[in-house]
Amino acid sequence: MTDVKLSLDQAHDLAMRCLRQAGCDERNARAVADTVIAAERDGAQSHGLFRLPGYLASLKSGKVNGQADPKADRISPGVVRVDGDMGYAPLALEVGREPLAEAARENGVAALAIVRTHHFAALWIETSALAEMGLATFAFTAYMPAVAPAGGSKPFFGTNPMSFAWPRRDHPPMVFDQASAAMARGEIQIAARDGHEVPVGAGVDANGNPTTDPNAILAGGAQLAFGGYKGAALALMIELLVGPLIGEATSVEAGRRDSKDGGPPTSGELMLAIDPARFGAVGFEDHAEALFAELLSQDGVRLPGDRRHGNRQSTPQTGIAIPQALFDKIQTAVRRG
Ligand code: NDP
Ligand code: PYC
Repeated sequence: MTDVKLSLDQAHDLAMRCLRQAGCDERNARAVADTVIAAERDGAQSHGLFRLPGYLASLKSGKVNGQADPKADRISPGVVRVDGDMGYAPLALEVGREPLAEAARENGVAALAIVRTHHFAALWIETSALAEMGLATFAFTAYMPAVAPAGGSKPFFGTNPMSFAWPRRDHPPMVFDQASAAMARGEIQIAARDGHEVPVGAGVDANGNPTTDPNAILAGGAQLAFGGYKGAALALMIELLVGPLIGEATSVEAGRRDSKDGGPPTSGELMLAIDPARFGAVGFEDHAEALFAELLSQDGVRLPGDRRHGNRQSTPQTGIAIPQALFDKIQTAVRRG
């Protein structure tokens, strides 16, 4: 398969042009383009330009509001709520960031509940941004049914990602960001597109039999949680945190009401931010650094997030490569307007 090489600026311009033509105002387009290109920059292709056709489809179908004007409301000392105005999540997250940080610094701990939004991205972008502000931060969101519950074989949970970022003085934050499925759905879709098998444990076929064929998982089968019932318990926790807790849809509810236009469902996100300076521990930064140093003293060990940080150093010089077929699909979307 041939690839098209783009600089990060060219990729950003392309995303902006498509999003503006599909109905986004400048602010919404910029927030989504920044998120998509941050994924490309950090080597997370399953949440980069690969997602653009889905973003465009939901703007064109009218499910997503490209002119969204999200509003933040501090509904209690430790809780900020953002109404996403039915837009894409990146702008709602930007609007909620400062109020969440302020509440966390005042209280030691604070939560951000984002509702009436559409999340189609990776989560480390929002947790890292808060960690860059000195706050240890979690984020969770749900999706549509994709993952079988423990003991079952039919989609029920979303791929339900979780991310955690820890602030570091002289380094980028330590951040992990992972689906509660064994693989993100985007990774399975890319394997199907590129004709690769997926590892055993990624999913089952329509008869509930384990399979390494991504098409069998996507067409009538189900993904599996990582670590069996343990990952499924985390997926359930996330359903509760972004469904009943904040008054948004669970994955089953989101799937039921979704138009299936190829983009993400209407759903919510929960973030929790912690100010380590408010916990009464002396020298928490040095203590954490000592932990990392001891961990890294073992051969073969790296911190989660280091691969993305490494790519962040190199892609501004090398640019990125996307499959010709994806580039053509995006160009066609630009031409159609
Ligand atoms: P991966 O399995 O690729 O990676 C999960 C985490 O493990 C990353 O933080 C990664 O760090 C870390 N990691 C990988 N290998 C090692 C290692 N050898 N040592 C230490 N840490 C390691 O992610 P997933 O496939 O589960 O998810 C991919 C993306 O999909 C996520 O960004 C997630 O947010 C997104 N997603 C979004 C959804 C949504 O609804 N919006 C739903 C599901 C997933 P590193 O990146 O540095 O390799
Ligand atoms: O890769 O599982 C996934 C996913 C779902 C929504 C956005 N990404």
